[in-house]
Amino acid sequence: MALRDIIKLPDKRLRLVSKPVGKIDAELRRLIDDMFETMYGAPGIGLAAIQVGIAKRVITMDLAKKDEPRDPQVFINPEILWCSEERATYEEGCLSIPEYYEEVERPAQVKVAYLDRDGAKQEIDANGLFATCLQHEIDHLNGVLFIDHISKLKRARVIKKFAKAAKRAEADA
Ligand code: K1U
Ligand code: ZN
Repeated sequence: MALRDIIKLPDKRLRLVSKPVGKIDAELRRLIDDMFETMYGAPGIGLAAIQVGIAKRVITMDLAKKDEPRDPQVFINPEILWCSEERATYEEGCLSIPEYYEEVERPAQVKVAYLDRDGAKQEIDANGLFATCLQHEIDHLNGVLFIDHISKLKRARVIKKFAKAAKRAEADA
């Protein structure tokens, strides 16, 4: 297993639409293992493959609390089959937009179809943080970031801040 670099705003790769996974082979299993190591190391509760620069429709997640055993979950080619009219608001963060948190309103419940790490078809009903995290990560697979769900003004401010930081880092390199 290896830690991979998490790409950050304003990296244009975050806007790519990721490609469906065809074969679940050794290379994909290595990617999944590396994503878990990277996600736990960050630390984060979810990660989409594009956040480590790989445009494949793969998500890792672990919503276990600190005092609970790990609960690693993998979602390959996830698709939202249904979402509720009811909405829920959570303060979201993103490992690609570090130290920025904002409230986002999304459907409170979703039904998602996906392949597990053995390639078996699964369906799951999610609510609470699970539903929010699944939608946040599926957005990543479509090149959408949580800041796309906040006001234009707040989004412009955060993009400007990260663009400035990237320019400074480039000048210092
Ligand atoms: O996709 C990502 O960038 C990961 C992101 C997932 C997420 C968080 C909150 C709401 C929706 C989706 C994160 O994991 S940010 C870090 C975080 O939330 C966290 C980190 C350590 C402990 C607990 C939470
Ligand atoms: Zn994110």
